[in-house]
Amino acid sequence: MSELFIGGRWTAALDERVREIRCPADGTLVGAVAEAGPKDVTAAIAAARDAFDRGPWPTTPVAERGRLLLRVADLLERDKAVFARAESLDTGKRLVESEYDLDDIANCFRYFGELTASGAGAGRIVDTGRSDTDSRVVHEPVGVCALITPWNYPLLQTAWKVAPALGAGNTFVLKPSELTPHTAVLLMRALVEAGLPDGVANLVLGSGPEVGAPLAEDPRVDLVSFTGGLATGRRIMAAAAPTVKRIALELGGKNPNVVFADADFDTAVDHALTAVFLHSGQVCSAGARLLVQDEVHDAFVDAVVEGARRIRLGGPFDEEARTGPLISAAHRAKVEAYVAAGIAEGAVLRCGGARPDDPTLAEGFYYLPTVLDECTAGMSVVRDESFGPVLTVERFGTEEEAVALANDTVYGLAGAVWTGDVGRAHRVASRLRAGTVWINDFHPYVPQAEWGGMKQSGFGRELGPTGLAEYQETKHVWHNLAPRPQGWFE
Ligand code: TXE
Repeated sequence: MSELFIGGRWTAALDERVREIRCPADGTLVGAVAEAGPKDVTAAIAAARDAFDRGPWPTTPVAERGRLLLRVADLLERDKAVFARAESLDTGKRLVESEYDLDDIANCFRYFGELTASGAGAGRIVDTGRSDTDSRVVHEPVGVCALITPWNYPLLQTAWKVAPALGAGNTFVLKPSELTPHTAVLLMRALVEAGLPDGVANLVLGSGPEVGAPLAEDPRVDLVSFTGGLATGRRIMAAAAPTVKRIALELGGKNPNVVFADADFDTAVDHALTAVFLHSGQVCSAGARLLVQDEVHDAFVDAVVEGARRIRLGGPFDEEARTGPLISAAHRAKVEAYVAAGIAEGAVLRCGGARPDDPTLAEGFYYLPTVLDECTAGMSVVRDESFGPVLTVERFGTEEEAVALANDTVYGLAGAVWTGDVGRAHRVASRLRAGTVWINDFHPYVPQAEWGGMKQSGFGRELGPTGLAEYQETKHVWHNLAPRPQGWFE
């Protein structure tokens, strides 16, 4: 059984509760994990607080902190097969996708290891114009961080928080999704093996209300970084308000994929499919809203439907499969309800819209890649994040209409524009209100470039130098080198 990790020790939950984890691809038992409650959270925060207040991690030289992150990257590479398998069993995603994720995760640790060791963000000396003062701006760790992560990219989302939090010298309590805890457990073991001092990294496993909420409320926590749904993000913001914590929120998106008639047709079709159906749409940056210019609309949608029908579903170890199941029965029911509502509101179902009839998939939470055409901006399936393999198609005539439709959402995480006209590409890119914009591409990211949302997709940035700065406080230290009375009140 996997346990909680508090103050450098593996421990059962205080009330000895246990949760079973089952693979969403076929319902097989993956393992049992300790199920924490509020008292375990209190103990984990105390350990993190103590490790921060006593040190030595917050004042450990940046070169050493950076080296530790690089060692973690090496361990992730060494144990890639073990991590990838655990990730696939928890999430149901294809093993090959978990392996890609693991490469990205190791790269993330490597990036922040090097950034930390380089002294980036260490601070600067300020020219006061006076020779009798030393004025410097320094960056210090924020303190105890609560890191709350979701189930779609469990270890990747965790790495984006853990690596910069440690690089900046913080201590943390990690709460992964209760549905996908196993790679977080493995990560704690890697951190220990890499030599992280006791109490710096703490892991509590359990539900949002019982474990996540107390983390957001506790006055001993200085910062909450959260990736998950919009409704939960709002709750976390409210819970953090009384103690005025720093917060960073990544709350998903309803991302427009805008295709102009002058785009490379076949390439845009190919990417439109991966944009939305990768990992069965359980991707915060999924291109779930396809906006197509009138002239190519019919042919483009026909080609996308043909491609969607060809997508083979299957479990993590099915090498023929191209995408997997949804995370849970409840999540599939939510996706089904969105599709039903869309059809009731006038959308035209072009393919999917049902569970597969393949009996070998009956035990998993599968749902067929679905295309809904003739959608309009007011429909709930267009407005809300269904977070499933559901593509809605809207049409536009002019560039102006495309921009207006693309921005007609409360979200602002990502978006893409496909066109052969460079001027239009950059005009549209600059007008999209989103934290990431792809031109003639969809999905790529690198750890060097910031990731995060505008509007209700949240605030704060992960990755890049800003991703490290998110975990730092800024302090101005003024040193009077020749103090003498001012005589102001004489
Ligand atoms: O997410 P939750 P759910 C979206 C997606 C999905 C919807 C709901 O649209 O359909 O969110 O998914 C913890 N205080 N995304 O319900 O609840 C929870 O235990 C503190 C987008 O699974 O947001 C888990 O660890 N924490 C997304 C984490 O929050 C709480 C990824 C995320 O779960 C809490 C996943 C509380 N009150 C879903 N309640 C993205 N941005 O990529 C729950 N949690």
